[in-house]
Amino acid sequence: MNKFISFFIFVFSVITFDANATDNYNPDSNHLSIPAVVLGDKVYRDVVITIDEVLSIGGSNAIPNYTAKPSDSFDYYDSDRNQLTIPNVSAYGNIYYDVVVRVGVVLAVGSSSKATLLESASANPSLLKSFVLSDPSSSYKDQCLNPTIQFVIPVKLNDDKLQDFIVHYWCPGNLGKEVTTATPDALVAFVSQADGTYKIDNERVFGSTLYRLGGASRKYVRGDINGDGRDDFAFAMNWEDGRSGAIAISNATEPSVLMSMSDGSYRVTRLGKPNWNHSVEIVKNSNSVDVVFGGFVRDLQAFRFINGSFSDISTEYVNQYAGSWGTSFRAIPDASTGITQQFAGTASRQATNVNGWAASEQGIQILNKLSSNWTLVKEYWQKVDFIVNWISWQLTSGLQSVKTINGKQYFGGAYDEMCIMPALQKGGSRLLLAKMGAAQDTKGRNLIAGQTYSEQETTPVNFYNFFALDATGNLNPIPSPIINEESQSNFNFFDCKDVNNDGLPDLVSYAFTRPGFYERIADGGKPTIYLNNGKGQLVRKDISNLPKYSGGNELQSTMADVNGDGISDLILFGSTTHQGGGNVQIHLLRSNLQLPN
Ligand SMILES: [Ca+2]
Ligand SMILES: [Ca+2]
Ligand SMILES: [Ca+2]
Ligand SMILES: [Ca+2]
Repeated sequence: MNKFISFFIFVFSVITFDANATDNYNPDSNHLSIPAVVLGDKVYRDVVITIDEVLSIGGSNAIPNYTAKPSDSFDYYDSDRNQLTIPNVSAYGNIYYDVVVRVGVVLAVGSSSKATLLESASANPSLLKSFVLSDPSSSYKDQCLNPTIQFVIPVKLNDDKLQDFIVHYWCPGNLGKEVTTATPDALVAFVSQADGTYKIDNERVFGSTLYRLGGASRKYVRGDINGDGRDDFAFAMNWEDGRSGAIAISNATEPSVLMSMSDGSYRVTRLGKPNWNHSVEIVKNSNSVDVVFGGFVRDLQAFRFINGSFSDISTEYVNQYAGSWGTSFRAIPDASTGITQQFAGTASRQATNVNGWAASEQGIQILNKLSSNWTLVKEYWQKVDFIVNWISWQLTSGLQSVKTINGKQYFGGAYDEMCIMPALQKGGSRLLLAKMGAAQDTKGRNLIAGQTYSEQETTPVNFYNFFALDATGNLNPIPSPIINEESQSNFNFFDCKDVNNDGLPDLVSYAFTRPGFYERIADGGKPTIYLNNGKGQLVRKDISNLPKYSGGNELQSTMADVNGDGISDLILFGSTTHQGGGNVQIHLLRSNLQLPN
C-alpha cells in the first residue's frame, strides 16, 4: 500500500476527474474494485482485490499527451505472473492508464461468464467486434495436454456468412529420443451458429470426436482439388516432434489431404509413402489437379486427382533439379489461365574451390514442365563472397559462408519459403519473393575472409529477396521494395495477397512473438504488415492500434475476412495451448488497413 501511494503521489499531481466505468482504488483500505477482468476465456465481474505492489503506470489524465483507454476496456489478469493490467483506475482524484500491479488478496468475485464475445472489443475504435474460440482442450486432451497449434485455417463449413475454422494441433515431445511411433495430433472444427457464436462440431464435419491428420504438419496449401467448389487442403506431414533426427525415416509419415465431401463434411486421405515432408503445392492442369509433396528422405511424390480419385504420378515430377525442393517449391500459374507449366524451386550447390557444407551456394531455379519433360529456364545463385571460420552455438568449429545482400553482409543464408506475387503496380512484372533466413553480426563489424567468428555473436534474421518474373520465366533480382523491413523476427508463413482490398498486393509476415528470445514482445502476436502504397513500394504499417493477444507466451497470427464484409480481420493465437495460448482471439476490423496519408 505504501508503495502504491508513494508511486502515485511521486509521479502525478492531483487533478479531479469524473470517473465512470473504471476501476476504483481506495487507498485507506487498499481495496481495488474491478468492474470486469478477463482471465483465460472467462470474464469475472465486480471483483475486489488488494494490491501488493504497483509495477508500472502508463500515464494519467494529468498528462495530456497520453491517450486514454476507452472507459469500457477490461482488466486483464496474467495468472502466471500474478499481474493485473488495468486500462483505467481512479485513485487520488485522478484517472491512471495502463497500470500494472501485483495482486495481493482476492476479496470478492461477483459473477463470472464465458467470454465467448470479448466485450472489450468496444474498447478499440478500430474493431467492429471481437470474440474467442475457446481452447477446445476436451477435443485433444486424449492426445496430449498442451499441443502445438500449427494452423488456424479459415474455411466454410456451413452456409452462413461467417467463416468457420479448422485448427490443427500436434503434440511436441520425445526430445532427442529415438522414437518410431506417430506424433499424436488432432483436428478441431469450429462452426458458426445462428447467434454468431461458434460450436465445436467434429462429429458433423469429420464424423468423429477425435479426428487426426496423422502427425505433425509443416505447411499446407489450399485449393479446390476435387472441383466441388469448396476448398480442400494438402498438408506436408512429418513426425518432427522433437525426436532424434539421426534415423531420418522415424520423422517420416505419409502426406495428407483434407478433402471436401458431397455432404459438406471433410475427410482425410493419406497418400503415397512416408517422407519427412516439408513442402507441398497444388498444381492446376488443364483437366486435372495434382498435389505434390517434397521432403528430406525420398524424392517428390505427386498425385493426380482425376475421375474422383488420386493416382500416383510421381514419375512425372521426379527431375534432376528437385534435390532441394524439400525446403520449398512453388507452382507458377499462368497469369491468365491459372494453369501451371512453370515451377520455382530452391536450389543449392557447392561453391567452387571450397570444402565443407557451409560454403554451399543457395539459389532459385525456374523450370518448365511439359508432361514429364523438365527444362531449366533460368537460375539465380546468391553469390558467396568468401568463407570464414565458424564456431557454432554448440562450440563446434567449422566453415561458414558470407554473402552481401542489399548492401549488408550475412553469415550463411538459405531460402526457406517463396511466393508468387502479382505486380506491385499496373504494368509491372509479377514477382517472386523468396524469404531468406541468415545470421547477422550483432557487433556490425565489416566481415573479413578467413577470420574466425562465433555464432554466439550473431542474431538470426529473416528477410525477403525480390525477383521480377516475366512471361517467359526470366528471373531478375530487383532491389527490395520494402520500406522499413522488420528483419529481426522469426516466421514460417507469409501472405503475398491484397490484405486491404484496394486491388494492390500487400505482404503480411506472420511473425512470432517469442518472449524467450525477446522477439516482438510489444507486438503481442500481431503480424508484420507491409501495405502497397501504389508507388511500387511495400511500406511497413504501424500496428500499434491493433489489439494484442491477451494471455499466452509464444504467439502467432493469421489474417482473413471472417465476417464477409471485404475487410480482412485479425486472428491471434498461441504457438501452443500453454499459458492461455489455446484461445483463438478473433478481431473483426471496422475498416480496411491503410497507410497514413
Ligand atoms: Ca460459417
Ligand atoms: Ca473441394
Ligand atoms: Ca492492398
Ligand atoms: Ca471482415
